[in-house]
Amino acid sequence: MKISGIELRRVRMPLVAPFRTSFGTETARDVLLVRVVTEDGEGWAECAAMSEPRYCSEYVDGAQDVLRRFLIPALPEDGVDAETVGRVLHPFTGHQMAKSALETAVLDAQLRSTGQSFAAHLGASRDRVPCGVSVGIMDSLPELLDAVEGYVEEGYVRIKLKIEPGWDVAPVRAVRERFGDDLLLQVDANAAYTLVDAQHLAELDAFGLLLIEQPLANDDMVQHAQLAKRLRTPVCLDESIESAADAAAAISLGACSIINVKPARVGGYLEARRIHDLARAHGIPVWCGGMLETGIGRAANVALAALPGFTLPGDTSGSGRYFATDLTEPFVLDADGHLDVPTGPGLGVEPLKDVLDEVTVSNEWITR
Ligand code: SMG
Ligand code: MG
Repeated sequence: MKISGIELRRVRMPLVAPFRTSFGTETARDVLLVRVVTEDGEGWAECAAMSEPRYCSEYVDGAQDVLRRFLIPALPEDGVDAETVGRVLHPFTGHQMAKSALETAVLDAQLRSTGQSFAAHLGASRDRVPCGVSVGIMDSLPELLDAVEGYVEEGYVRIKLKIEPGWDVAPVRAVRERFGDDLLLQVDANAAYTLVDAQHLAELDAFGLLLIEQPLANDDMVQHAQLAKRLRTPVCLDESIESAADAAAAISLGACSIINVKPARVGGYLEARRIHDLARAHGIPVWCGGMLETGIGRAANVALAALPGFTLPGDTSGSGRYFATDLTEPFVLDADGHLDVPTGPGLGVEPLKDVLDEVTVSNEWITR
């Protein structure tokens, strides 16, 4: 497939409500879209990097810069497919989210030209996926309980509470007391604790959580293994896993017993599938994380979440959890909290032109 040019388009998508985590508050999503134009058609992807390097070291201006200066120029001129993209970008260290966006846009173009869906290409075994929702840190417990109640009424099958020191045991207890023991409940600390907090985190063991996600720093794999021994709540890693090699190390160290697979964080859907295969071979459940994606990124995440090893509900919420108007036709939950996996060629969705024009902030065209 020959690429004639690549568009880097920035869009600003206001969130329906501020989303607070242990590392900051998001009120709008500054998204970099990548559109690859080939002789046969085009392919879209969205870069998951956020405005500031807080969740991880990547940030959206940096992602655009590395794409423009290094990653796009590295693509061979005589034709490319998604597997090749991964190989030619490998010598550049880091920048997983930028790499993922480029590989995904190429994969979308490739699959659209052959008529195959992402789900079919990745090896999905289901046509719909159960959905969880990630609930931010709030100013008060009543506010949190109202938010959780709204999501439960919408049909979400699993609730994830963002936690940080000072907002952990009390919100979990309040949600358990109000919604009962049957609610699938988990927490995500985004690296806000240290091993010194092990005894405090063990207080969460009383609440029958599905998992605790990324309690310690991103590079604290060994400490996660020590913490895991001191908790009954299963430890799940998110930020620490940037590749299948990281996943293999975490599994063999006992640093986690569950993995949050975010394709963007690991450099793309092909590496995400490798992590899925590895985890499955080790009996480690995986689930699909989220980065407040628009419909473009969501479509591919929902396809990935339909693979057989994704045995826990993901952060694959409906469009309305994030945006008043999504970039694509909105993803809407079924009455029983599932999203349909797109079946059309490639991502199976595309940006709605009117919406796209309205939210576009800048546009850069790179000729090949
Ligand atoms: O996409 O629903 C979503 C957000 C899920 O909590 C979520 N993501 O650490 O897992 C995580 C966070 C990272 C982004 S927070 C702004
Ligand atoms: Mg997380």
